Amino acid sequence: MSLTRRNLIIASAVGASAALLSGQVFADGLPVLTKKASYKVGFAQSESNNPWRIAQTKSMQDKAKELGYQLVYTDAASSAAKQVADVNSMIAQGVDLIFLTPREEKPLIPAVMAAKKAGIPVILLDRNVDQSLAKAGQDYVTFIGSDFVQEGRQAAEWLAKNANGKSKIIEIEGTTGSSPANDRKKGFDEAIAKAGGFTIVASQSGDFSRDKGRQVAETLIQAHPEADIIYTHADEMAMGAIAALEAAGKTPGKDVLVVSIDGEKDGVQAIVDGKLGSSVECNPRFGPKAFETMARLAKGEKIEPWVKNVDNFYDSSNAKDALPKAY
Ligand code: GYE
Repeated sequence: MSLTRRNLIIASAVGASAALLSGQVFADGLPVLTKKASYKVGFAQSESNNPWRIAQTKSMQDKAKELGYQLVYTDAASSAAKQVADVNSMIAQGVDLIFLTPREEKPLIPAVMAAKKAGIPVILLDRNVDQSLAKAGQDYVTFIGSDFVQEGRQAAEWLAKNANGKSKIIEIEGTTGSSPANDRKKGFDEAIAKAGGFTIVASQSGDFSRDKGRQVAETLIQAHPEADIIYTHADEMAMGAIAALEAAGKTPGKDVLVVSIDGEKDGVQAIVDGKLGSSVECNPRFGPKAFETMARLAKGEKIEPWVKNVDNFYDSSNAKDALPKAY
């Protein structure tokens, strides 16, 4: 295509000059995915230091393999800066679409915008970006994931029914600036305030990691020996908190109630063992839904801004049955 002055004006008017040069098409400002027999797809993972991430990656790889697509996989090793660089490298490699799990809400905005500018559709998986800086249907296709506010609320509601007079809460948060940490805190803090009679005596990030969760729990248990409940934003940190409680000579599930989110295998096992009170499931098996959404996009369907995952809830009533299928 010869690039006339008129074309250039139109292209820059929609902010898509780079994409027009590479022959990409936009609809409503969003890059379009052309229908092909096979695709080269990017999957920019944030980290792989826990069972949740490993299960998610496996699910994506399995589905890509089944479809015969080439999956360009990167692991940002817990660095938002590396994840941005990973996306840029996928753009340079000319992938057809990018699945991105934005580690934090704000730092991944440049990656979303760079892909958009290059005419490559982005589907966000499991974490969202800052909604004041980028929007579904405009800057990226959609967010596929759980309702984190609701997850936090469910953890609080379980406590409201089962705390039996225990009331002083240590909250161990996920990665600072990540959408699940922000929203699991919001949902829990609001619902626990509404329930009445509870106090959050300390709240600190454990970065969604078992070891950080253990370290933070160790410090906070010492600083607040009166605490009799620990709420963590993810099972990995709950496992760390349980280890810290045991090291401090306290019995998790008796002296201190622990509640969490994720429903990973170790978490479900801890419920069976009576150490963890409950865990709101957050299903990491994204492969089928991710690629189904991609197929809908290729058909030209308008995708809703949020493709919601529906979560289970585990406590002593169903943990044993859930164990064989847990990740
Ligand atoms: O709960 C946690 C993981 O973003 C929803 O990230 C995901 C969370 C998940 O590290 O365990």
